[in-house]
Amino acid sequence: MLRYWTAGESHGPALVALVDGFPAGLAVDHDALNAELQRRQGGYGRGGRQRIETDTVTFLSGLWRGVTMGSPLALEVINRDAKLERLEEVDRPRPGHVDLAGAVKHLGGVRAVLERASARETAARVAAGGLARQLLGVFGIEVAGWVTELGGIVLGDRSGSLAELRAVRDQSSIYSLHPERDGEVETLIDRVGKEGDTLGGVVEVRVDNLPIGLGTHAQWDRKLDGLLAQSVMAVQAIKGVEIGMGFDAARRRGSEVHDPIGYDATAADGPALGFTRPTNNAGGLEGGTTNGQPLVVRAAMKPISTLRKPLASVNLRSKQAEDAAYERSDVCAVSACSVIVESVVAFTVAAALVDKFGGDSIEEMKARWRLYHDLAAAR
Ligand code: EPS
Repeated sequence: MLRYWTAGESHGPALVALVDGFPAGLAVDHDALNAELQRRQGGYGRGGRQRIETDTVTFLSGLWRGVTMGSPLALEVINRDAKLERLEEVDRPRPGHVDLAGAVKHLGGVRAVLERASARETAARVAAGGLARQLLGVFGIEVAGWVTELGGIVLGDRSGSLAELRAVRDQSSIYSLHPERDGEVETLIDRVGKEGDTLGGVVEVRVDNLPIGLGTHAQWDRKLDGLLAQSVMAVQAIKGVEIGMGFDAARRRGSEVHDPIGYDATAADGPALGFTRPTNNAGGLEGGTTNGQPLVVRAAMKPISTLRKPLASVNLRSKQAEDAAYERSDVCAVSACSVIVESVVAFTVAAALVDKFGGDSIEEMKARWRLYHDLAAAR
């Protein structure tokens, strides 16, 4: 079983990801991990904190001569803005954050909950997800994500290979597939920022070259759609998750939604074993199981809850009406969110891969992958 946890506070000494059940035999590409961390720090609309941090991963355990050993991996990302001991308590909970509910729940203050709830924690998820991407890469499985909507501006999709789409996205200051519209979006972010407000958006992640058969229909808590929804919904500020056609499927007839099945013998060696689908409204999953088509997951991110022009709140000590607290924040982190959703999707898919092909070593996984492919193709 491949799984991970994170630890660390936004302004504590470091964030840590503990990755357990990762197979032995992967030569880790540190530059690739750090590149994802850097992408997470970017995107137009980020706040002052990102000028302080320069996120990189240090391995505290689990590697020998740069190769995974099959033991737990502890990954550390240092906080340069480590000042937790000097920070004051917060008395005016910020609507949209866990401030109020967390302080009441723990019979304590807001600082303790906001430090852990902060989206700074996603640096650790991106580090863990980066390892998962490298495991997927061994099997030719690729993951990429982008912004499809920001602050109500619909940017949309584009067709092409993931390598092509990644190249386009990397030209965009907001990580969309339409860099020609960056100016329009930047103007909106600037205007909203000046007004002391924030923006949300929609991100999309696609996973290509998946084999048929990751996940299962057989038990609810192992269905891959359910596992993906859980991991994506558990990213800070996510309020909705869609797979494939998502909510739009509810408004259409079955004949417009379900993807017909065809067969092309020349593609029998590919991940879909030659089975073709002219459309992919299912987003690569049927009955909680991958069907050989690209996996498509979308997530809706609400606008950041920390507002420079604060909303009404209540002082927890006096119970008097006061404006919510404000500390430095971002105007928009939808671009960063696309990297984070990519990372959590990659991890969830990698865990399903380990479930199917075994998690002790890359070598055994490869052998079992080949055996499964041969058995499935010979049916
Ligand atoms: C965040 C508040 C801001 C963001 C932070 C998430 O932090 P600070 O209060 O230090 O300015 O910058 O995100 C990150 C630090 C990051 O690396 O993503 C929050 O309240 O969630």
